[in-house]
Amino acid sequence: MRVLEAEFAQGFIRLAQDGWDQGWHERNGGNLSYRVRPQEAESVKEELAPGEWLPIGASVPKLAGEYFLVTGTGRYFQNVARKPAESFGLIELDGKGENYRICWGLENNGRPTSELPSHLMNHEVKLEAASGRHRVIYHCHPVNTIALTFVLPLTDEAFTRELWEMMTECPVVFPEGVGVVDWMVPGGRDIAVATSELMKTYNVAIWAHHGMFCSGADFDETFGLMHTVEKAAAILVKVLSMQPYKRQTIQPEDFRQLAGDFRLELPEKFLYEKHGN
Ligand code: 2HA
Ligand code: ZN
Repeated sequence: MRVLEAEFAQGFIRLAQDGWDQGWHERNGGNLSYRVRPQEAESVKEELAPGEWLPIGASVPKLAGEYFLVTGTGRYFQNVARKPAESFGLIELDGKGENYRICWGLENNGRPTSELPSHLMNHEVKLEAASGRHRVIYHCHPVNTIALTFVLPLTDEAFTRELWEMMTECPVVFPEGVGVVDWMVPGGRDIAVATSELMKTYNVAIWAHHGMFCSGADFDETFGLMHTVEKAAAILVKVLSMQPYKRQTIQPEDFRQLAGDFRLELPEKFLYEKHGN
């Protein structure tokens, strides 16, 4: 089978198009990676032509020998469906998890996303934290979530609580909460370490004044998580734009009741008492 005929490649393209349609990917903003199942890699073997080994810029020994679909650095989400073989590629990691080689795609001198260290370190953390269930890491630049990083305290507690209050579904969709990274230089190992540290606990990491990372089992779940967080952020932006306080909201006791009925574990650190709403 050819790569572009495979269901996993089709899912990758669909997420990229959906993200573009949401307005989350100006110019070359954002990036996406998918940890390919061995049988999926095997199914497209006829079309794989490995190139030279190149350094990842991070060490991810637990991912040794794994294959990933990754968007290309400088490439546009807008073009993923139109020019797939240029916009993303299939890479293989070496036996140490220190180098990669392009096996398909990223045509015309493409290279994997500048955030490859963050993506792979997140995948490595999730391999343990989610028992191998997670396969998708997705980064985008959604307007409302970024806007909130200018007005809310940059803490996991503040972001989680404020987002949870915006829609009853939020604590159901992300009961573990969201993590927040202070402003950092993107693309490097430091921000990758900070993000992957948060991914031990959360499936969402918000980068102050930059964007968001989500992790999930498949394309739909990961996109749906991003969509839910950003929608909650949009509601909060609207609320704060109308008036600086909430007249009423979901209270800690309400969350505890929800947790009981929905069998959720909502960490108490997010259910602190507030003075006012
Ligand atoms: O342009 O989003 O964080 C890709 C990015 C870098
Ligand atoms: Zn970015």
